[in-house]
Amino acid sequence: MNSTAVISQPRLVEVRRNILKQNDLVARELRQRFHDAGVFVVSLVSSPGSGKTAFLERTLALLRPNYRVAALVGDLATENDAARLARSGAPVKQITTGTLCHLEAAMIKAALDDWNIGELDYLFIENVGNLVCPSSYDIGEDLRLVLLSVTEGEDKPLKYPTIFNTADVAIFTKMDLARAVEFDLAAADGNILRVRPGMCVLRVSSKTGEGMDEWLQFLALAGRRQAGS
Ligand SMILES: Nc1nc2c(ncn2[C@@H]2O[C@H](COP(=O)(O)OP(=O)(O)O)[C@@H](O)[C@H]2O)c(=O)[nH]1
Ligand SMILES: [Mg+2]
Repeated sequence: MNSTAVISQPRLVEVRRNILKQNDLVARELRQRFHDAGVFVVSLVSSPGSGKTAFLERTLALLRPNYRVAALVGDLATENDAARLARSGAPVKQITTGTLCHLEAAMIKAALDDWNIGELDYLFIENVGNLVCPSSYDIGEDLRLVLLSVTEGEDKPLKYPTIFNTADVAIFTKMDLARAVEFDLAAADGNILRVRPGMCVLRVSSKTGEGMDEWLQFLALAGRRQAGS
C-alpha cells in the first residue's frame, strides 16, 4: 500500500459514514410519513433471480381484491419487473439505479413524490438483487423480507449473515423445486437460526401457490400490530 492510500482511507470511511447518516435521516422521515398515512410498507431483498418479482406478482394478485396495494421496484437497468408487476393492475413504479447495487431512502422519497400514499394499505418495495449492499440502507420500511431460493443452497445465511441480521423474516422460495435440487430444509433452518436466533422463516412457491396463505396471514397480523402501535 502506498502512502496516498494510507492517508485517503480515513476520509473514505468518513464520507461513507455521512452518506449512511443522511440516509438514516430520510428513512426516519419516510417511516413517520408511512405511519401517519396508515400504509404498511414491506421491502424484499435477495440475490438476483431468487424470485422476488414472482413472489410479489402472486402477493399483489391475492391482495388486490381486498386491499389497496402498490409497488416500487429497483434494478440497475430495465423496466422489466415493473411491467411484470403492473399486470396485477396495481400502481407500480420502476427505480433504475444505474451502477448502484441497492436502493436508498432518498430514491424511495423521490419515487413517491406524485403518489398519494394515504390511498394505500400496503406498499411493497423490491430492492436491487444483491445479498450485500441493501443491508446497510434503511429505506423506511416496516417489514423487511429476505428471500432465499432453494436453488441457492442452504449455506447462504452463513455466508451473508448481515442481510439476515437486518431482515425481519426469511422466506424460502421455489419450494416446488426443493426435492429436485435436494434442498436440506433442516440444515437451512439451522443455518438461519445460527445467524439469527428466533428468526421467523416461511416457505413458499410462487409457481404453485404453496405457503401463500401462511404468508398473507403473517402479513395481516404484522400490519394489525403496526396499526395498533
Ligand atoms: N419453479 C419456480 N420458479 C420460480 C419461482 N419463483 C420464481 N421462479 C423463476 O425464477 C426466475 C427468477 O424469478 P424473479 O421473480 O425474476 O426473481 P428476482 O430476480 O428475485 O425478482 C424466473 O425464471 C421465475 O420464473 C417458483 O416459486 N418456482
Ligand atoms: Mg425482480
